[in-house]
Amino acid sequence: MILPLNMEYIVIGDVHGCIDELKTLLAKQKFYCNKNNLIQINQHNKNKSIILLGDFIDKANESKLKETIEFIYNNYYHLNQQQKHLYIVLGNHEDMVYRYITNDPSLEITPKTIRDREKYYNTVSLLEKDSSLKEKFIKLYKKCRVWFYYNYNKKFSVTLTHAPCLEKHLREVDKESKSKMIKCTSRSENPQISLDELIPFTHLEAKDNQHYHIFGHLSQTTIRQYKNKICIDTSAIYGGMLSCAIIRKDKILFDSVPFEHKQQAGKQHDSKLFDFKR
Ligand SMILES: [Mn+2]
Repeated sequence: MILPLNMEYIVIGDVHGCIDELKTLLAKQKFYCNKNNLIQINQHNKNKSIILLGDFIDKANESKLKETIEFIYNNYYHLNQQQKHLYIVLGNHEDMVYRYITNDPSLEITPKTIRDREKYYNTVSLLEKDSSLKEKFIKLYKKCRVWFYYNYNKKFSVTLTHAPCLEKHLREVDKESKSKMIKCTSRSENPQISLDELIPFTHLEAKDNQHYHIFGHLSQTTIRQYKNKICIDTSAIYGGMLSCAIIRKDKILFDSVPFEHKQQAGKQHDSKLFDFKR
């Protein structure tokens, strides 16, 4: 989907139920909430839009997940009444949870998928006991898009997807390309291999130009950039930071807020992207 060029974009990486950090980061970017948790449009933010870069669910505790879904749902309809101020990129977690809760026939029920549902997709059991939340999630899922494109001029553009992928898939609409933009080769299933070996295209295709690809999905300790490839998933739910990229005309800026310890942080092993010293 093509983004209008008259707006500034606040692109926020994998929220994973970090609702407190999301509100703090939004407030830092001049998006303040009223007492009903609705974001107020004012003089300072009327020319800004928020883009959630996918994976706003799972990993967090249930009450935070519920709060997150309700916050995004209410604000999606509230903010987009007059002008579009909130977009959502489809992440692999929204995609998988949707498939579980709709009994997608392409999702085979095997011991592995049952195990994965418990281990990685804890939003499924939450939605299965809360039908109104499930309905809200389904509506949000249908608003998600696989990619967004900010084509400022011949020298500067930004493509946004949840996962890194080969350039040949970027902004395509075929089934394979869509799935590649949502999820790349699994790190958890290949723990011995460094990220740069697992997805070598990320650095092999990187170019010294200003046609950027910003993605999340691969939690990192800091924002990772190599040439025109930028990963903004800074491990909020693992006790790291929640980060955003700010696209302002032909510039990209960054901002982050720390994990606030209002819920238990997850655990994971780091595997750094763009870590070329071997
Ligand atoms: Mn992901």
